[in-house]
Amino acid sequence: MSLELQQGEPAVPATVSHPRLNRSIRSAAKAPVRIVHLGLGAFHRSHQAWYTQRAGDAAGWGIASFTGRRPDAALALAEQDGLYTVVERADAGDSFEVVGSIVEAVDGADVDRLAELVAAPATAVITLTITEAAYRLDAHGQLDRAAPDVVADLALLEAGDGGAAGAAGRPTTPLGRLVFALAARKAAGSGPLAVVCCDNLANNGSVARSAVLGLAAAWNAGLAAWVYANVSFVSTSVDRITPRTTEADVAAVQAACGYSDSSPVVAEPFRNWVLSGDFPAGRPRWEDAGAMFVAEIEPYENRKLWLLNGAHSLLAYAGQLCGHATVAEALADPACLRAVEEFWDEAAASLATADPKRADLRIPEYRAQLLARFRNARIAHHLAQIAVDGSTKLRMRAVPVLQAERAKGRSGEAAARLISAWLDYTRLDFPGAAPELADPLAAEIGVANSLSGTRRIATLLGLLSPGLGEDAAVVSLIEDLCGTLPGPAVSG
Ligand code: CS2
Repeated sequence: MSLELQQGEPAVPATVSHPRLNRSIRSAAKAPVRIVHLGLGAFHRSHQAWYTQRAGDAAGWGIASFTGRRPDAALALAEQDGLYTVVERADAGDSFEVVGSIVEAVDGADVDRLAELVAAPATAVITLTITEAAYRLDAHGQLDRAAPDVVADLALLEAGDGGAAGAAGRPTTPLGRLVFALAARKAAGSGPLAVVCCDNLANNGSVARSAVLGLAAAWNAGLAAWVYANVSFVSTSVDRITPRTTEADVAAVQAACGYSDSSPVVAEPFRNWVLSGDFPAGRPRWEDAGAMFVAEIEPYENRKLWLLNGAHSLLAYAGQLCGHATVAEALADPACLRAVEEFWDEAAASLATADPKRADLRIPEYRAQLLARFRNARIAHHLAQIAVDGSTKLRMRAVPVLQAERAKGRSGEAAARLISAWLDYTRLDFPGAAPELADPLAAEIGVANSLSGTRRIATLLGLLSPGLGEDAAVVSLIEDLCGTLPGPAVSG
């Protein structure tokens, strides 16, 4: 049986919340597409799509969601009319909610459909969860024009000018596809809209702007000028722990709800969305679902990036080196917990502010809440999933804390320990290591790891931040910390 809700007698138990249970969802009018999303993954389904469904004006805001590299998620979701179940997994048990805000699920390779939807006057918002690494920014925060996929997409954009190249000539990266679609909106004269970056990056609105403008300018100066004048890049801090869906999750939905859903998503009860920026063509009332709109987002972003994501990365590398597989398991190890607490002490020192006009970040409460969230053992959040793309993630999660500590004359040892754990991890020479490093700089990291001693450390640090590898004191601090974790042998 597919995810089908019948009129009258609901096909699902009363414990499953569905906002339109009294109508057949299949025949119910779908909300019109006004949001286009790039990155149809589990997090998008548990976060932006969930908030959109909970907005008071949800009936006016449908999402067309495009996959990234593979069509699978779109095909599976399209089979069930875009409907799927959010399983909210608390210590006390699961609750279920069917989400219907994704009204069109599309293979990301269908760039012409993307362009058509972005060009439509009704489209007001483009949201992005394309991963931190997909913005292709170098260590200086500029678009890496030399990255092979950027070069390839630029060639495709140039060859495809005027549409002559057909679908085969369409860009293949999320960034290239977005720029192509924005060109279609410009050509259609459909006016301004908002691009809302929902990836875990500091200043993510500015990052998205730099990346889009960088690629647009390299292709067509007129398009870059149009983007500059018409696209509002909204910054956000997004939060909801959402591990990859497993077969067991699919079976749990079938058992509890009585229908089979190929694409459920399991998430923690906690969720948070802070946004800052303009929406020139309107937006859903996400605040009805708890989203916060603020003038100054940086303190919220850094709190989340450094405390939550920083600790996640620390557990991902140190935890795997110590033989653990999940966040909850790693946190139960006193050595990992101590490393997290020490890292939080350093991060908190830079987050705390004496300025009474700035938001009260309630750091002690936030830390206590994080410990409880990480300890939710019913959510199996795999460290291997968090460990990917470390070079991009640590630039945001570890380097700023290290630099802030050193600027204040302190050692920054706890942030340095996070970086040293990543350095150890990149050798993949511990039991249970992945066969290959998943990182946009995997080739460069491989070359650096063929060096030895201080040169290796300095070269790897230079990949994170150009100045870091040249700072002899930092290099020596990190060299001393490498290989010091307890647990399975790590060569130093
Ligand atoms: C994690 C995040 O995989 C990772 O890098 O740190 O996906 C994290 O789970 C989310 O940001 C939580 O909101």
